[in-house]
Amino acid sequence: MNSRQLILPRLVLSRRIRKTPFEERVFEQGARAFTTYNHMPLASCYRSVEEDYAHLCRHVQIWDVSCQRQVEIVGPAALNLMELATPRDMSGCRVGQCMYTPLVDEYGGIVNDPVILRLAEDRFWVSIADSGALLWLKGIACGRGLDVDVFEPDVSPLAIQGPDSDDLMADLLGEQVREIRFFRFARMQLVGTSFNIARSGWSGQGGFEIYLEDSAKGLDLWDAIWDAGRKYRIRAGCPNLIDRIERGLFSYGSDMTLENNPYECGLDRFFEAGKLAECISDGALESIRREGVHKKLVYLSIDGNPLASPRDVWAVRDSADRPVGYVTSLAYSARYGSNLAFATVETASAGHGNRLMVETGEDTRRPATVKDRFWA
Ligand code: THG
Repeated sequence: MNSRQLILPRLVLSRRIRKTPFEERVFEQGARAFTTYNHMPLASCYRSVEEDYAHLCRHVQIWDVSCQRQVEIVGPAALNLMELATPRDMSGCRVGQCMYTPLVDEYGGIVNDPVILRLAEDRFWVSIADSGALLWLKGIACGRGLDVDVFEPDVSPLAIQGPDSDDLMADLLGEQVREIRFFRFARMQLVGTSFNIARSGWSGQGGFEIYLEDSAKGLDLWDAIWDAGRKYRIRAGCPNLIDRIERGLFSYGSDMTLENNPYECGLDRFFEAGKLAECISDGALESIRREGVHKKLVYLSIDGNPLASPRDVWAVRDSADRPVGYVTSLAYSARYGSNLAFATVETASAGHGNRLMVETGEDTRRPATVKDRFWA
């Protein structure tokens, strides 16, 4: 929550907004702004986005990210379904490994951008962003008559993020937790429940994600981490707008939708063209690759005073004053002394160093520069 943001609607938690196993603690710890994500509450701020950010970069935080729901795919045709749904070569995903890869439809549109975990040769968890990926995956399985079960298991991720994550988790789980490599997971236990724990998470500060399977253990798990975390000055936290923009992490629904393809968003770096197994998007992606893309999602540094994150579409214009795109996300970064944004712009305007203008809601036009990346 930014002090400049004046409209603070209340989120009514009816049963349609599903309960998370940790939410009691989230409310107790004073989360003061929420969004919904996969029909669950997701905190977006505790003290202020700036204070939360400063703490995240220095210490350790515990995040209720239950809303990163899992779609489980299990059965003889599990790999077959994964290959159909994503352009990435999923046969190369080992048991115990996570892969970040878009799910793509028959026109090349991005359906979701999950982290996929391979639990066994014939069993995957698709850890989804905010879109109806369960029904899409069930639809493919059904339409193709695949011998596979597709369902949402009772699994709720809890993230531990920040530079003290390793020390804290080693105190709780033993030194072997330090050996989990980036985007790998292991089976461990605490408070009488076993879970997969991965080195991953939606921040630039490193950490782990625990995939809790027994909801009834949610508060015990939170409390155990909280008590061990006191000496590291642990706080409750949540995905942080400043951190994720500085780190270049895209949010499905804001930065890309079904209208975008992976080439426009630079997500093609997570797969190679022409894998052997059939994928639903093969034909579409091949022609997009051949023809090239007309627009691109870019990093933009916008000059001037701190701007509030826009809800409206802010137009981006080129030096000839032509509208060439729009801003998708924005945060002021004290670290870089600039407003950092993501924007979708025409390919001709998308080159590093290109000077553009942003029509902000509040004042006149602000000069902006296209960047290859923000982080070092
Ligand atoms: N963790 C888990 N599930 C998730 C997310 C998560 N589901 C929803 C959402 N986040 C999916 N989106 C992303 C986007 C980026 C990353 C993870 C999930 C990410 N990207 C790194 C990067 O781009 O540098 C690393 C990718 C890589 O090297 O493979 O971590 O956070 N469980």
